[in-house]
Amino acid sequence: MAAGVLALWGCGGEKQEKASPDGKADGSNPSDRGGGARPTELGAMTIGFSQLGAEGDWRTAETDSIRGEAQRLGVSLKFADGQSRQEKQISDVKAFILQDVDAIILAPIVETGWEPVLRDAKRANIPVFLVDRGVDVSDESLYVTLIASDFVEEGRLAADWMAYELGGKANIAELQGTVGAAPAIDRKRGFAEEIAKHEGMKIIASQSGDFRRSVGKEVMEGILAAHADELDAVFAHNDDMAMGAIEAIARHGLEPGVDIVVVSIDGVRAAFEAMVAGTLNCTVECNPLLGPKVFDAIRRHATGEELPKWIRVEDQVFDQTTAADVIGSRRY
Ligand code: GYE
Repeated sequence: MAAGVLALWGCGGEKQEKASPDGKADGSNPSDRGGGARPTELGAMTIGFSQLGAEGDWRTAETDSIRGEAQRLGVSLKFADGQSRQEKQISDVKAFILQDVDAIILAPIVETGWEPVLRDAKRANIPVFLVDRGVDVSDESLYVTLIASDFVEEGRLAADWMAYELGGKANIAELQGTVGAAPAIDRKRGFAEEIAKHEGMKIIASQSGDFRRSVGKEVMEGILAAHADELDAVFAHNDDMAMGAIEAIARHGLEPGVDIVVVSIDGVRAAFEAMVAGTLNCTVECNPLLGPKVFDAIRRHATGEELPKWIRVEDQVFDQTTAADVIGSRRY
């Protein structure tokens, strides 16, 4: 490799770990590479992407965006599907470390439990870029940056829309995302905080639908069986679950979007179609097209640039008043 494309990893003021687990860096193990050369050009890199699974439309759009951008840039991308299991994701990341990839992109299924494997990556001097969901670690230096939306804000925006449209009075059912996932935790918190400002608004049922359409439908059936008479609105942590809830509401003999107001998050195509059809009332966008952003971050980091710990993705609120006008310009 030409010297011009080489750089000393970690020269941007980062602390370099040169010691192997036993304290000796003899170079015989790829994990001892600390301080060794890594390419600074994306086209010369091999990058591992640990995707958590494929539970819905949003995630498919994210996977396509990252794969498509890798191809466009000539990055050699190794893709691993975590199949919605954290243990699988951890072993996928371990495999990337053994292969001594130049960087790891991680979309972590839940917030906790990542510290040991992230330490392994750090010891091997492989930078980790988090996409779409955050982790809960005591040491922030275990990852370079998180590229994601502000989930607390998304929950707040959903609550504000609902409070305004329903005049500050509603009995609400909440369909939560995957238990322990950053967007489920944060959307729940942001929504609850805003709802608490309105005396007439109450969350009367709240259950996980695992961010999946089928589970959202099932859980909604149970909620309707117990609360159909008193229910005014549904807040789903993603569009997929909202689509399932809409089916359940219609099956129950009620009119989704009219008898029961439905608000969700993501802004996938199906949500726009449902808003045009009148069955979904509002969606708070959460942009999954993270490919360009993550490779830009990897490139900047490789050339020694200091990145913020959170690269925030900006989103907008859409409802039935604009859905028909903007549906044609949606890219996912
Ligand atoms: O909203 C949801 C997906 O992590 C931000 O995960 C992502 C969320 C997204 O399953 O649809």
